[in-house]
Amino acid sequence: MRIDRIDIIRVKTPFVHPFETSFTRFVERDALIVKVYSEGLVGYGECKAFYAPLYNPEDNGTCLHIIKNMIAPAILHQDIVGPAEFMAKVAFIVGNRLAKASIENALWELQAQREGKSLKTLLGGTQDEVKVGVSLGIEPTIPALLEKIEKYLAEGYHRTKIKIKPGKDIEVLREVRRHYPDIVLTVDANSDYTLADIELFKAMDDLNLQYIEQPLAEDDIVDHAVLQKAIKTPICLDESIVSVDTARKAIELGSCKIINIKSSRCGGLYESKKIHDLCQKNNIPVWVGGMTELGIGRVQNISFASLPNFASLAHDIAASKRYFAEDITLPVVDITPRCTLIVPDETNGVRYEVDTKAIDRMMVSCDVIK
Ligand code: OSB
Ligand code: MG
Repeated sequence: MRIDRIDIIRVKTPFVHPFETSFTRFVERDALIVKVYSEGLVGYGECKAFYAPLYNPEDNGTCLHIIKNMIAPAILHQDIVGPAEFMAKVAFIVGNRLAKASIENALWELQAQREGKSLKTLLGGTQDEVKVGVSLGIEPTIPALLEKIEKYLAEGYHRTKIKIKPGKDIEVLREVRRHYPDIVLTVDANSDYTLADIELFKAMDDLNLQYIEQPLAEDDIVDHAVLQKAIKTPICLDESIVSVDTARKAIELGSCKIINIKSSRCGGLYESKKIHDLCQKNNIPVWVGGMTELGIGRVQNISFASLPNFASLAHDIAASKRYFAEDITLPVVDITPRCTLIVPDETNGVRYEVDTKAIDRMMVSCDVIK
């Protein structure tokens, strides 16, 4: 497919409720939407970066720069067979995976349109429907958190994940367990601890957590291996896994028993499918992580989650309304009464269109590269 033009649209839209993690308190989603034009077709991609480099080294400013000044010149007016060739063309750019993934995702969309197939079919998805969990931010008080837990349990979410940070961890969790002895419960530390906190994680073994997500630093797979050996609760890596190679090393070292795959964090769906396959061979269950994405990214995550090794665990692909009053797909993503998401494919009639009017309402800038 010949790449004719790329638009990079910056959008902002408020969260319905602030979302606090160990690294920041989000009040709005500041995101980039890319629009790749090819031979009369348009493919959309959502860049999952945030307003600042707090979760990983990229942010919307760096992604805008890399897409505009590095990726676009490497592919414009050229014939790119598909995502694999795209990844080879931009391999000279070190890292910057969120930026690469946004364009890569748009190329998958273009390929799906050209071949008249769903993304699920292109990826080799096998599930018609996927299970959903909720990720809850740090709340100012325990009663406020319990209220949130109650709300999403009532909506049927299959797993409750709670963000923790030093000082807001074990006591909060004990209180949650006291109120909800039987729910599927997980925690996400977003890298905010070190091995000096090992006793804290040993204490968490009493709480029957399904997993502890990313307790230590992004580049700390050696320390994660030490921690995993010291505790019974499975560690699930998020930030540390950025490629099939980092996944292989983490598995070989015993740094985790579960992996959260965010295709954006790993440079796109092509690399992420390889991680999925590697984990399947090694009996490491995987689930699809979220970046509080808008609809375009959310819908792609549903398709990705249809791969077979995603079947056992719930995904961070909540209903759009969990984060936003307004979104950029028609219809907006919503859960079924079973708290699942139906995977769009050619046969079931489930289709999402991009709501270009909603994008226009949220737009703060647009760069056109041709
Ligand atoms: O670590 O999984 C994470 C949100 C922003 C940045 C990092 C993470 C998260 C979430 C939210 O946990 C998941 C979602 O519902 O999109
Ligand atoms: Mg995480």
